[in-house]
Amino acid sequence: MNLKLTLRGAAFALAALTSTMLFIACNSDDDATEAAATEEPAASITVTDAWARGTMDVENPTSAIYATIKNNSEADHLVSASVPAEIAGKAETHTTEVDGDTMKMVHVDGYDVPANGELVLEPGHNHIMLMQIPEQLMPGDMFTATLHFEHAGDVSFMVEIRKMDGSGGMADMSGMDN
Ligand SMILES: [Cu+2]
Repeated sequence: MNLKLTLRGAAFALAALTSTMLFIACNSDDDATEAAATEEPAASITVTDAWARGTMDVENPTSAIYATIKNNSEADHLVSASVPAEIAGKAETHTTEVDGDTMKMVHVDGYDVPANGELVLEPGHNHIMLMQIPEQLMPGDMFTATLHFEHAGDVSFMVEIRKMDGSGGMADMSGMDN
Protein backbone atom coordinates (compact mmCIF):
# COMPACT_ATOMS: atom_id res chain seq x y z
CA MET A 1 0.00 0.00 0.00
CA ASN A 2 2.86 2.26 0.89
CA LEU A 3 4.52 1.52 -2.41
CA LYS A 4 1.35 2.38 -4.31
CA LEU A 5 1.12 5.75 -2.60
CA THR A 6 4.75 6.47 -3.30
CA LEU A 7 4.39 5.57 -6.94
CA ARG A 8 1.33 7.76 -7.26
CA GLY A 9 3.23 10.56 -5.53
CA ALA A 10 6.15 10.12 -7.90
CA ALA A 11 3.87 10.12 -10.93
CA PHE A 12 2.22 13.28 -9.75
CA ALA A 13 5.58 14.96 -9.11
CA LEU A 14 6.77 13.92 -12.55
CA ALA A 15 3.61 15.27 -14.20
CA ALA A 16 4.01 18.55 -12.33
CA LEU A 17 7.66 18.77 -13.30
CA THR A 18 6.92 18.01 -16.95
CA SER A 19 4.27 20.69 -17.20
CA THR A 20 6.57 23.21 -15.51
CA MET A 21 9.31 22.39 -18.01
CA LEU A 22 6.92 22.76 -20.92
CA PHE A 23 5.81 26.09 -19.58
CA ILE A 24 9.38 27.32 -19.25
CA ALA A 25 10.24 26.08 -22.74
CA CYS A 26 7.24 27.84 -24.32
CA ASN A 27 7.87 30.96 -22.33
CA SER A 28 11.49 31.36 -23.39
CA ASP A 29 10.51 30.72 -27.01
CA ASP A 30 8.03 33.56 -26.86
CA ASP A 31 10.60 35.86 -25.29
CA ALA A 32 13.12 35.09 -28.04
CA THR A 33 10.57 35.79 -30.78
CA GLU A 34 9.48 39.04 -29.18
CA ALA A 35 13.05 40.21 -28.68
CA ALA A 36 13.93 39.52 -32.32
CA ALA A 37 10.80 41.31 -33.54
CA THR A 38 11.32 44.43 -31.43
CA GLU A 39 15.09 44.63 -31.89
CA GLU A 40 15.21 44.36 -35.66
CA PRO A 41 13.79 47.72 -36.83
CA ALA A 42 16.30 49.72 -34.75
CA ALA A 43 19.31 48.00 -36.39
CA SER A 44 21.76 49.78 -34.12
CA ILE A 45 24.10 46.85 -34.68
CA THR A 46 24.92 45.39 -38.09
CA VAL A 47 27.02 42.31 -38.69
CA THR A 48 28.83 41.86 -42.00
CA ASP A 49 31.31 39.40 -43.52
CA ALA A 50 30.48 36.69 -40.99
CA TRP A 51 32.23 33.39 -41.57
CA ALA A 52 33.38 30.32 -39.69
CA ARG A 53 36.23 27.93 -40.29
CA GLY A 54 35.32 24.61 -41.86
CA THR A 55 36.31 21.53 -39.85
CA MET A 56 36.64 18.93 -42.59
CA ASP A 57 38.34 15.64 -41.64
CA VAL A 58 39.38 16.84 -38.20
CA GLU A 59 39.01 14.72 -35.06
CA ASN A 60 37.37 16.57 -32.14
CA PRO A 61 36.60 19.53 -34.38
CA THR A 62 36.51 23.12 -33.20
CA SER A 63 35.78 26.22 -35.20
CA ALA A 64 35.41 29.95 -34.71
CA ILE A 65 33.14 32.70 -36.01
CA TYR A 66 34.70 35.86 -37.42
CA ALA A 67 32.76 38.99 -38.41
CA THR A 68 32.73 42.75 -38.55
CA ILE A 69 30.27 44.23 -36.06
CA LYS A 70 29.23 47.83 -36.66
CA ASN A 71 27.59 49.84 -33.90
CA ASN A 72 25.50 52.80 -35.09
CA SER A 73 24.53 53.80 -31.57
CA GLU A 74 26.06 54.38 -28.14
CA ALA A 75 28.71 52.15 -26.60
CA ASP A 76 27.61 48.55 -26.11
CA HIS A 77 29.01 45.26 -24.89
CA LEU A 78 28.86 41.93 -26.71
CA VAL A 79 28.03 39.60 -23.85
CA SER A 80 27.79 36.17 -25.48
CA ALA A 81 26.89 34.27 -28.63
CA SER A 82 24.78 31.27 -29.51
CA VAL A 83 24.49 28.91 -32.47
CA PRO A 84 22.12 26.00 -33.25
CA ALA A 85 22.93 22.78 -31.34
CA GLU A 86 23.57 20.92 -34.61
CA ILE A 87 26.40 23.37 -35.36
CA ALA A 88 28.07 23.46 -31.93
CA GLY A 89 27.17 22.65 -28.34
CA LYS A 90 29.14 25.61 -27.05
CA ALA A 91 29.96 29.12 -28.33
CA GLU A 92 32.42 31.15 -26.26
CA THR A 93 33.88 34.64 -26.51
CA HIS A 94 37.63 34.10 -26.91
CA THR A 95 40.68 36.17 -27.52
CA THR A 96 44.19 35.11 -28.50
CA GLU A 97 47.12 36.00 -26.25
CA VAL A 98 50.81 35.75 -26.97
CA ASP A 99 52.60 33.94 -24.12
CA GLY A 100 56.33 33.96 -24.80
CA ASP A 101 56.62 32.38 -28.23
CA THR A 102 53.33 30.54 -28.08
CA MET A 103 49.83 31.78 -28.79
CA LYS A 104 47.01 30.68 -26.56
CA MET A 105 43.30 31.31 -26.53
CA VAL A 106 41.52 32.57 -23.46
CA HIS A 107 37.85 32.88 -22.63
CA VAL A 108 36.97 36.55 -22.06
CA ASP A 109 33.94 38.26 -20.59
CA GLY A 110 32.69 39.49 -23.96
CA TYR A 111 33.91 42.54 -25.87
CA ASP A 112 33.26 46.27 -25.75
CA VAL A 113 31.80 47.76 -28.91
CA PRO A 114 32.61 51.47 -29.13
CA ALA A 115 29.92 54.05 -29.84
CA ASN A 116 29.51 54.53 -33.59
CA GLY A 117 32.47 52.25 -34.03
CA GLU A 118 33.18 48.65 -34.83
CA LEU A 119 34.41 45.44 -33.33
CA VAL A 120 36.26 43.08 -35.64
CA LEU A 121 36.39 39.38 -34.87
CA GLU A 122 39.30 37.93 -36.85
CA PRO A 123 41.73 35.01 -36.86
CA GLY A 124 44.50 35.46 -34.27
CA HIS A 125 42.47 37.96 -32.24
CA ASN A 126 38.94 38.07 -30.85
CA HIS A 127 36.67 35.29 -32.05
CA ILE A 128 33.56 33.32 -31.13
CA MET A 129 34.94 29.86 -30.38
CA LEU A 130 32.75 26.93 -31.38
CA MET A 131 33.20 23.70 -29.41
CA GLN A 132 31.37 20.37 -29.03
CA ILE A 133 30.74 20.26 -32.77
CA PRO A 134 28.62 17.18 -33.54
CA GLU A 135 29.19 17.12 -37.31
CA GLN A 136 31.94 18.48 -39.56
CA LEU A 137 31.31 22.04 -40.76
CA MET A 138 31.61 21.97 -44.54
CA PRO A 139 32.84 24.99 -46.53
CA GLY A 140 29.98 26.43 -48.55
CA ASP A 141 27.32 25.68 -45.93
CA MET A 142 25.58 28.42 -43.94
CA PHE A 143 24.07 28.67 -40.47
CA THR A 144 22.45 31.31 -38.29
CA ALA A 145 24.26 32.70 -35.24
CA THR A 146 23.03 35.15 -32.63
CA LEU A 147 25.05 37.69 -30.69
CA HIS A 148 23.71 38.95 -27.38
CA PHE A 149 24.41 42.62 -26.62
CA GLU A 150 23.91 44.42 -23.34
CA HIS A 151 21.91 47.27 -24.95
CA ALA A 152 21.02 46.20 -28.49
CA GLY A 153 19.72 42.80 -27.38
CA ASP A 154 19.89 39.83 -29.74
CA VAL A 155 21.25 40.23 -33.25
CA SER A 156 21.02 37.24 -35.60
CA PHE A 157 22.93 36.88 -38.85
CA MET A 158 24.02 34.31 -41.40
CA VAL A 159 27.46 32.75 -41.12
CA GLU A 160 29.17 31.25 -44.15
CA ILE A 161 31.44 28.28 -43.56
CA ARG A 162 34.72 28.77 -45.40
CA LYS A 163 38.04 27.02 -45.64
CA MET A 164 40.62 27.51 -42.86
CA ASP A 165 42.25 30.45 -44.62
CA GLY A 166 38.94 32.22 -45.09
CA SER A 167 38.58 31.68 -48.82
CA GLY A 168 35.42 30.23 -50.25
CA GLY A 169 36.37 27.22 -52.37
CA MET A 170 37.13 23.66 -51.31
CA ALA A 171 40.26 22.86 -53.37
CA ASP A 172 43.04 24.24 -51.15
CA MET A 173 43.34 22.53 -47.76
CA SER A 174 46.83 23.86 -46.91
CA GLY A 175 45.68 25.58 -43.73
CA MET A 176 44.69 22.32 -42.06
CA ASP A 177 47.72 21.86 -39.81
CA ASN A 178 47.48 24.93 -37.58
CU1 LIG B 1 39.26 30.17 -29.33
